[in-house]
Amino acid sequence: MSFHSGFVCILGRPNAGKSTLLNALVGEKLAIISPKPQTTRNRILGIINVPKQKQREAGQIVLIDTPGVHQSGSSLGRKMMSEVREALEGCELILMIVDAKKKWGRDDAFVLDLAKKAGTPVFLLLNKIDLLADKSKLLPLIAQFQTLHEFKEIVPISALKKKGLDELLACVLKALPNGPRYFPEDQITDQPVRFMAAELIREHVLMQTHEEVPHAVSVLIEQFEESPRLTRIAAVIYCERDGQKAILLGKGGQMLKKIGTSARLDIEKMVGTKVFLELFVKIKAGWRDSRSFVEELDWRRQLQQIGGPPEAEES
Ligand SMILES: Nc1nc2c(ncn2[C@@H]2O[C@H](COP(=O)(O)OP(=O)(O)O)[C@@H](O)[C@H]2O)c(=O)[nH]1
Ligand SMILES: [Mg+2]
Repeated sequence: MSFHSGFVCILGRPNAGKSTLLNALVGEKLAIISPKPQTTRNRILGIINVPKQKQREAGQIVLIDTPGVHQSGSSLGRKMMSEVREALEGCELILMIVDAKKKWGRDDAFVLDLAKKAGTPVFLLLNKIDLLADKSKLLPLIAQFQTLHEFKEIVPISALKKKGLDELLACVLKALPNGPRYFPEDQITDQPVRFMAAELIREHVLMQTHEEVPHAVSVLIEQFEESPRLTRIAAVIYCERDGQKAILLGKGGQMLKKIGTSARLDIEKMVGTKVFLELFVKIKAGWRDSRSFVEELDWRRQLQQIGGPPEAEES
């Protein structure tokens, strides 16, 4: 029996719906989502095991969600783009995702250019088709895209409403070569739980704050102790300025309390125990331009420093 497998990179400009697609295909929340650009800062693996069906071979698809492709001069922006390049390296297939409601722009052209340079087959995914009132617009749209590149497939989907995803999975599997099972069958990501907890905290900061605050925030876990019934977590929310700290704390600490309570509930769902969550807000002026701090935020690097191979933990 043949087994198809490979690494598949999800590529697109900020807000196209990459992380929503990753979560929808894997069926678990692996990546945080927000309407704000630059929500995803690291590459995120999501592993899908496809059982054999009548018309379909069995296989394993290793999806890689990436930060939105953008041009930025900060250390954080450069790090995000290096995450994109790492994801592109050695992948068998690229899923380039665009917002079907948005006009093709320079940003999309920049993304396509990256995909072309990678020299890897590209599927074009027209996402957010739930927002297209007039579905007859799809065919001309597809025809238009066909003039841009020899896409291996063009697939209309709605990542949010989970439309077109079975067709997409079947096409992806077919496009992948015969290969091994890269990850054990019960593993769905390579992210350590403590990093996912930090991301969930950041997601609630993104939901609760506006303007420059979401972009100025990063979260580091300082303590993560698991026992059968209770997980104790202490985390620091870093921001860049006094004003941001004041917003994050809120009047009488109300904002931080709100973020903490909602994040705790999400983390409890993920770890399956009660969670005791302590949050602190600290200022680290200009951290986005600090290469060393940006590197410190990278969990793959943190694991390397502790020593040993980056061990995969289940979520
Ligand atoms: N209506 C609609 N919204 C979507 C769809 N996919 C993603 N979104 C929304 O688009 C925004 C950005 O999504 P996200 O997955 O974080 O985008 P990313 O930056 O490409 O990872 C969020 O508000 C999502 O809810 C879709 O298929 N339909
Ligand atoms: Mg994302």
